[in-house]
Amino acid sequence: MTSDVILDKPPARLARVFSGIQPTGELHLGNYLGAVRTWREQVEAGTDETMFCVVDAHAITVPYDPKELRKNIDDLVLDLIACGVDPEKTTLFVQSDVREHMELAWYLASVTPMGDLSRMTQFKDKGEGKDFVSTGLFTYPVLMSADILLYKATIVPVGEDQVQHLELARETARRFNHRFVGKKQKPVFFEPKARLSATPRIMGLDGEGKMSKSKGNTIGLFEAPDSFWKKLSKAYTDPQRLKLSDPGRPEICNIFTMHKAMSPKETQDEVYVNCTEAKWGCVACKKVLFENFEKELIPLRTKREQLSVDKVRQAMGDGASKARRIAVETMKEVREVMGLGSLGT
Ligand code: AQP
Repeated sequence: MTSDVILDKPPARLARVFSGIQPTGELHLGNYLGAVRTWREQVEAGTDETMFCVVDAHAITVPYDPKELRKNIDDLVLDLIACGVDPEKTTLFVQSDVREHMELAWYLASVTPMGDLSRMTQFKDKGEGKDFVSTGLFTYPVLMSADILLYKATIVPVGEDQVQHLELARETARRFNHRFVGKKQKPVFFEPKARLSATPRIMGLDGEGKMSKSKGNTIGLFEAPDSFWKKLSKAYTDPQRLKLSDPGRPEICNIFTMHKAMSPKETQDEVYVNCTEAKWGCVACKKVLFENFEKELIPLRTKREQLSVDKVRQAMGDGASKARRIAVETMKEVREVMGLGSLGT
């Protein structure tokens, strides 16, 4: 769809970075290497305004246990802080604490075609073969568009699996402006851009698909070293490498992908040569990777042990209030251009 309003021009302020993560289970290496590590880099760089959100309203689109969800939210908040998503330097909050997300999602649904939603691969993957598929799972990308557009975010650091949803959010911004904003007026929404890490897709330990909390093919970021190693040592590699003397293909090996994220360049080169020339076996290659994971993860584990929910509750309340101040302003604009009631905010 083409649009005749001016788009893709960020507002005259710092870029605003926004991203979210579902509290659906333990934070894993895929989440970290695909997204959360980039979040920390953004926070530490301090050049852009950053906002990160635990998207609990997304987590209820599949069957779940309410008590477990509450615990998962708390755990994930602590995990993120331990990873360096520091609430003193960024806005960290829980999605359902800012109800405007849900309100905007309903309004955006009015400009989102069902055809687009039915093409989303995540919906197909998660819905396939299930007896019960919720409407929420189908409209999940509309809520994700709302999460991003509510804050007029310009950069969204995500893993590769979320790029299709982000494209829809861009399209939704265009459609909304086209439908509700006059040609000469300032657009309400801007088109957000995805920011991918160098390793945007980490495969699961079984090699059958991406590493995913709901697929049981993960290594938890805060897993104890012995079980971390136990899982890593059994992880799927190049299926053609049956014997030590078979040369490996690093370019298709998930372990090499992780080396690219975790190991210094010289080690990556060493791994490449030793794998392709069949000098190292996969276990030796994994050992080096494990050691490099340990170097990065030991300080994170130590920090995680020092945190407790009570200590961060106030910061989460502050994060939600800060987010809400922006959200309320956006909703005023949205309600106005859509011709909706003006007394609600
Ligand atoms: N395997 C992965 N490789 C790279 N990036 C990944 N991400 C998730 N898995 C990988 C990125 O992590 C961020 C948070 O993801 P999410 O939890 O909100 O949703 P998800 O993508 O659906 O993650 P999971 O683990 O697969 O959760 P479930 O099983 O509950 O659906 C996102 O930026 C995502 O791209």
